[in-house]
Amino acid sequence: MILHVDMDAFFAAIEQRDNPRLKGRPVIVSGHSKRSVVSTASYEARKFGICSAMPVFQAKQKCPHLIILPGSRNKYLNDSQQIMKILKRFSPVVVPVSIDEAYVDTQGCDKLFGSPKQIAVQIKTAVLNEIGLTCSVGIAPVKFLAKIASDMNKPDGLTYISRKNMDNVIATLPIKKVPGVGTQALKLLTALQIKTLGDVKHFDQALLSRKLGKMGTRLSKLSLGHDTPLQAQSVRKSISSETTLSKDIYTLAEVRKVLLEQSHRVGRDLRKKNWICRHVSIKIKFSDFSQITRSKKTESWISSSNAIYDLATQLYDKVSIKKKIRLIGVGVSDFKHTSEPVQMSLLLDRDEKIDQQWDCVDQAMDSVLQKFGSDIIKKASLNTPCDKKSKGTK
Ligand code: TTP
Ligand code: MG
Repeated sequence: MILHVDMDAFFAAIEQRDNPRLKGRPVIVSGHSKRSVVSTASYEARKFGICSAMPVFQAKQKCPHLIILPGSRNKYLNDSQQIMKILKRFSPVVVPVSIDEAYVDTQGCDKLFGSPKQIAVQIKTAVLNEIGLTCSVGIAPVKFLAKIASDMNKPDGLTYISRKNMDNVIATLPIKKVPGVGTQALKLLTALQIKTLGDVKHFDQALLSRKLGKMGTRLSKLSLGHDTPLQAQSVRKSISSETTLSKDIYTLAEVRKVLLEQSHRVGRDLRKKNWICRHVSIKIKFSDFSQITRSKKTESWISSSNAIYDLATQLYDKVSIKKKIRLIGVGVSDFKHTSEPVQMSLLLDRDEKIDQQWDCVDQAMDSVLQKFGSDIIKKASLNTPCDKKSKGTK
């Protein structure tokens, strides 16, 4: 059996734990600009109809006495790491999938910790006692059903889908609840009259694959209760950071500043994991909500924020910008642990010596940030006003 552990209202719950005056009150964590959206809402705030991704102004309309907190990324990452450590005490196969959720394979763990249900109870107790937070756990024979189960009785839930009961759950599971089914797929599925995963089971598989490509094949397999096995090595595939800007921007200087900020964030997360990468991507959303992504693979393995920034700006420089920009994101992928050997290439496309020097700067900055908090030190160029003369350029 597989467990899916998902923390309840993660960022908000951490804030409530750390400030008892917030307990039992409607709290959201979000950016502080007018256009910010809710990243998480406490369950008290959800009673007012507030949910993730809702614009903050709308949340305030729904609940005028809402408490809005800026949040602290480092604090959340630290709690996340402690929670993952707890999970690893119960099984050697723990696969984190986001900052607040992970799969745990219970196979072979029964002799030490008992049945999957007993393991789930022990995990919930350990997380509550040691971290001071509640989580919801789903138990099922396959991954996607475990994830669905963890969401069924939130908060502080424990839901078990047995092998016997799998078919019943699949038969009535709304298709939009299947992990990975996004807006586009949902539109196509609705057009095909597919409302539940059970409907997929009775649908022509070849036709579904033709209409939805890989997603169609995957859904057919899921409808039969088949999911990919949990593998310890299928760890996080990418790290990214994106910001919806407080106002749409256009100048190169403004964009570079945001790219630099994002590159630092992503770089810090990368180094925290002791990873290096060689794939950098950017995402740009325009004022009309259209968006583009661009990515680049390098021969050299990198981890410095400066190298990430360098590649992000190279990608940006190749984009023809005709509209104002609303959101900017930077991501990295294709990882290796720093302890793994790196194949040297004759075609190195970056000056490794300079990258190493920047690595040292980053490590020093990371230690200062870790000790004194997220805003204590930053690149000087992030403090200087943007150069107005570069208006209109890319
Ligand atoms: P979720 O697990 O999706 O949400 P949650 O833990 O706040 O609430 P739930 O009880 O329903 O699981 O996300 C985990 C954290 O990730 C969340 O606390 C904040 C962050 N997050 C964002 O920053 N932006 C988002 O759009 C979402 C969905 C989450
Ligand atoms: Mg959660």
